[in-house]
Amino acid sequence: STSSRGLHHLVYEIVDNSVDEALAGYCDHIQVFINPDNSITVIDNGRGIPVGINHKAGLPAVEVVFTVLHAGGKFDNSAYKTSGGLHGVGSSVVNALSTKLTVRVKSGGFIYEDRYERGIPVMDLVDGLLPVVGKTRETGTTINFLPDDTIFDKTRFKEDDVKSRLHETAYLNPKLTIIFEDKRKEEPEKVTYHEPEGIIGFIKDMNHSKETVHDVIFFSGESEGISVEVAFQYVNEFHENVLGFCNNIYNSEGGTHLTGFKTQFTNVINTYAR
Ligand code: TSJ
Repeated sequence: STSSRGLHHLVYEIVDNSVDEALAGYCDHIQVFINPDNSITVIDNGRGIPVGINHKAGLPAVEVVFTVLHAGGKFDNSAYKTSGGLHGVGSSVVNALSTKLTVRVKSGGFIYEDRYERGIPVMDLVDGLLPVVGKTRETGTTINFLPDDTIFDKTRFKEDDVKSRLHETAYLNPKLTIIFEDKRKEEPEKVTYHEPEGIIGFIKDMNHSKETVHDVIFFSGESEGISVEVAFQYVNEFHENVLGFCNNIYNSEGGTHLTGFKTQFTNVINTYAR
């Protein structure tokens, strides 16, 4: 969408790639900046997008990620096993919808850089490889992009939307630390999201101003490689709020995960709570 919703989706598409790297076990720190020019910068401390030549495309892998629709998707890349939805495939779309996008990859002792304008690469490759712009002992990926104001109705990011989504991501990924910084303000706003209690903390915060009936109940399990976590708490009001996520993706219509839980929960209550 070219609305504000679509605009914010750009941020989440990019951040989700770093979250995937965290799910894979290689990243525990993500920074998200809204810059004074209203561009977005996302920095992670993962392995760095691979920079080696992709032999099918004859291009650096990172350039394939940014110029080929659906490249790097979970269906053709086992590295994306844990991701869901559009994870790992949205980067070329974000690139096409950005007047400028810069990617910096730190890996193998070097810092590599690539630049695009409205999706088109504008850096000359050096012997078919990305130019090296520095040395480092760190690893990670940095993306900066400026949404195209000829495509989006508005290009001003709402800090509250970005913050609440990042906070939610922190609840769903308890090992992650996500730092948000809004640099548009005279006094830049910086918030750190780290929720080691996971979805238990999510429920606690959701109900912090409500009259609760009991402590948060939590359970988790695994079957055939599928992990499930449930947390819930009854409150003293005639209104329910149930959220379902699958692979970090919120399902606004609930779906079979919630239907299944509710059915089983009713069975348990009917069996044991007479
Ligand atoms: F997709 C993207 F370009 F938008 C993007 C990707 C944006 C950001 C902010 C981060 C990332 C990203 C990708 N962070 N970390 C990674 N990791 C990989 O792409 C990666 C690295 C190594 C290996 C490997 O098998 O060695 C595999 C992958 C998928």
